[in-house]
Amino acid sequence: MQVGILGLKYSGKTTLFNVITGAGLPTGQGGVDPNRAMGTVPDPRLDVLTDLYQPKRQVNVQIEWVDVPGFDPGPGHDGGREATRFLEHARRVDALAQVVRCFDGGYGAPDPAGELATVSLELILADLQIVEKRLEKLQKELRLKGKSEQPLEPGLFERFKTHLESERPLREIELNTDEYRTIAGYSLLTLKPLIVVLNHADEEPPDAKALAAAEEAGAEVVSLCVKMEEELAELEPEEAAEFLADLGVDEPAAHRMIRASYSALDLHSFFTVGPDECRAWTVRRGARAPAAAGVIHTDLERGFIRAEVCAYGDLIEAGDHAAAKAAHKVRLEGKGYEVQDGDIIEIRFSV
Ligand SMILES: Nc1nc2c(ncn2[C@@H]2O[C@H](COP(=O)(O)OP(=O)(O)OP(=O)(O)O)[C@@H](O)[C@H]2O)c(=O)[nH]1
Ligand SMILES: [Mg+2]
Repeated sequence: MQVGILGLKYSGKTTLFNVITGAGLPTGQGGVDPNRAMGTVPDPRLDVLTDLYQPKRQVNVQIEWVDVPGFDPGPGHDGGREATRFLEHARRVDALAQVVRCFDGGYGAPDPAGELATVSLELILADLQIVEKRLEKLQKELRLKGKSEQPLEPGLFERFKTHLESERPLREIELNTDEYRTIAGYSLLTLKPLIVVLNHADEEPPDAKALAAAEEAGAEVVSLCVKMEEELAELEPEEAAEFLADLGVDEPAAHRMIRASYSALDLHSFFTVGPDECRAWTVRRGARAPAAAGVIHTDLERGFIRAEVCAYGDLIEAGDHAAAKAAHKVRLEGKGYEVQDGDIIEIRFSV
């Protein structure tokens, strides 16, 4: 699963990429090729579990980040080729995190709402091209064969076309499971989940116009100052904690941004705990217990008998596992159990 960090030039993408992945790449230099790296998904619940169990190690979830080179829509900037490249990379990722410049930084007066509109239009037009091409093909097929091999497609793509022509993203359209399956292979950009990162000069309140525009486009919005997140990431843990306490917040804004991206991928976490390791694992939302077992090891899925499950909140409230058990908060669940975010799970299996 990949999240693409994208947007116009100089918005702070590579700086944010460094904060998230620790890649330490030079910033302010642009570039033609995307940067890729894995980054840890912070989870305060896992930190608490580690405090409780004192394991030898803590293992967080990791997801992959792609720093997509920005484009400059202005004339004389090779805008066309840059935008094409930008779209190609955007098509390959599972979720889009658009960084929007709300600071001056010597790059001219910021225009966050304008940046959002520019990128959004670029994505909409790219989708429209795909949809129109597909419709042409479908019409030809209809003429030749009298019917379409994909009966859902003609109506669906007509709806898409109308929607895109009114310059609206496709994620606004409600689709049922069959419709989703039908169009899954087309990598439509405005169907991908969108996180908008408003990158401010410092902790200003978020730009109201940009905020409204982003929310209107169905995006999850995180407001932060990437530069400050960069400084924060370089501090020792104690210093960072002091810094955050002074600001009156309990974690860096970048952590919220990472979690928003993770959740936009339709993923969530369950935990395993023990003296060796406290660990967060990823499953798709809606996944059942055997699938979760399979994430840990294929043997656990193959030989799955039951899952012993305790909700994170119940464990913390009870104080420890034995107390949770005594309070009947530890359940035995079977194959049909749908794993919930934050479940602490032990798999019983036999192979
Ligand atoms: N003042 C200020 N400067 C920032 C902030 N974030 C990034 N910058 C600076 O802006 C410049 C561009 O940042 P990058 O992270 O390289 O921007 P980018 O979006 O990757 O740019 P391209 O790769 O060219 O598209 C760098 O000099 C950063 O130090 C910020 O929050 N405030
Ligand atoms: Mg960059």
